[in-house]
Amino acid sequence: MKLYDFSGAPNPRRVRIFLAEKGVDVETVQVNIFEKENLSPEFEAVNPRRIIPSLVLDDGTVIDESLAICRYFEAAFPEPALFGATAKEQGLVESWARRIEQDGITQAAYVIRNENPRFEDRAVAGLTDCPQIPELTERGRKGLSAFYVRLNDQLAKSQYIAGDNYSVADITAMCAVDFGDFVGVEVPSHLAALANWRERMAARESSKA
Ligand SMILES: N[C@@H](CCC(=O)N[C@@H](CS)C(=O)NCC(=O)O)C(=O)O
Repeated sequence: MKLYDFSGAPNPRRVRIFLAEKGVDVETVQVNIFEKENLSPEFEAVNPRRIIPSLVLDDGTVIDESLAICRYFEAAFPEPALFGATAKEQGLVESWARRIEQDGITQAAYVIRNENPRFEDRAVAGLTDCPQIPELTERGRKGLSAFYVRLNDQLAKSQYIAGDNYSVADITAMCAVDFGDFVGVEVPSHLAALANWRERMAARESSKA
């Protein structure tokens, strides 16, 4: 089994943190998206979508999408449960993880992919001949700001994103907020519940993965 990874990108980081929480080691191969290694014929032969993370199983099956890769490892290594234990928890974890992908990670990606010269003509992950649309950076910034407020509201009521237990929703949210920071949209200091949760997340050993 091989995990195609890039230490400088937010989505593969989600999988690395998930694996660290599970205590599972997987062979990784670095694919530098800044250097366009994901667009090479060699990587295209691995995954024609040309995105990372991509997990290749021993029988050659390729699984992409961070959440799907995490779900594979959840089924293979059930403890600790990171997709929720009860039906209610599982529904909430899935709901939050999807919301955070759309309302957080995607918004931060709009910012960087439409303004950074590295992504010229590569405004959508894995695509070429895909021009940047500068107006989308502003929309991404607005989306991120609204996302932070909603996350803060939730964390004012709940110890972890999806309830009383740490889950893949926290992993997704931590990577989303750190990515937001990285693209220059910082969490406003008055969002105290969010700041407190970030400190707790950063204190976990897995956050360094
Ligand atoms: N929805 C996918 C998104 C994957 C994605 O966007 N990966 C980025 C790195 S964070 C990528 O592969 N970029 C390739 C590129 O820039 O061409 C997931 O959750 O894994």
